[in-house]
Amino acid sequence: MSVEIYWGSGSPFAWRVLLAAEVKGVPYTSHLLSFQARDHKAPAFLAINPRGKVPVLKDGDRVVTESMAIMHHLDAIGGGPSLFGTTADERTAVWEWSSRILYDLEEAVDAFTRPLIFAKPGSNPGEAAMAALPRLQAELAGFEAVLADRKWLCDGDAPSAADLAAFPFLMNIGRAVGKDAARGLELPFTPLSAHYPNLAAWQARIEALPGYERTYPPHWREG
Ligand SMILES: N[C@@H](CCC(=O)N[C@@H](CS)C(=O)NCC(=O)O)C(=O)O
Repeated sequence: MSVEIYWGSGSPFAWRVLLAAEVKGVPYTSHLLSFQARDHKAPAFLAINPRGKVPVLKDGDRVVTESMAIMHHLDAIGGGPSLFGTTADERTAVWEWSSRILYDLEEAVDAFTRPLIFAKPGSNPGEAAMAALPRLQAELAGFEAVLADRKWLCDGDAPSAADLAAFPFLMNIGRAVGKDAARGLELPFTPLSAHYPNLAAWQARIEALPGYERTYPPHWREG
């Protein structure tokens, strides 16, 4: 039986869930909501998730919100290697890295990318991004270091939930530095391979996963 996934283009939380569905080979009916049209605040969607947030997964009568919980559900119903580990050591590593992502990386990335991506007239997006840069670099250094001698954040032969959770946030950095608001700033991200070669190789491994193209934010293809 196929599940239903409600998502929005460019939402990093939704993107990690789509990646999990692809990696686990779970067939899904896609409901792409438009943030611009405020589909996520429309009565039809609020009836499914009263918090008005994506992603949401429906599996029969069960509605699951929160991206990490949705990944957990997909892990349980899908095939292939576990996203959350099978041994105590593996499970601990997945949660250790996921916690770093949820509590530190996400905030560090958002503080840097949001001023550039959502630049408001009269604001100084460059100043805000540069102020956020040292913290972001400190976070990324930890990821770059661990990927020096392993393919995936938690080691092993396959991506874990931590890899899929981190990836969309890393992609947001690339998107932000390509924005007009970033022009003229000296940013240590382009090309990523020159500054963070291990992260760049890891990013390429995720981009090579089967089904990856189906998860790519549609509106990013338009610029
Ligand atoms: N903690 C949630 C975050 C979900 C979230 O904030 N989604 C955003 C899109 S990126 C959203 O739907 N925002 C609409 C709103 O907050 O009103 C998760 O991991 O799923």
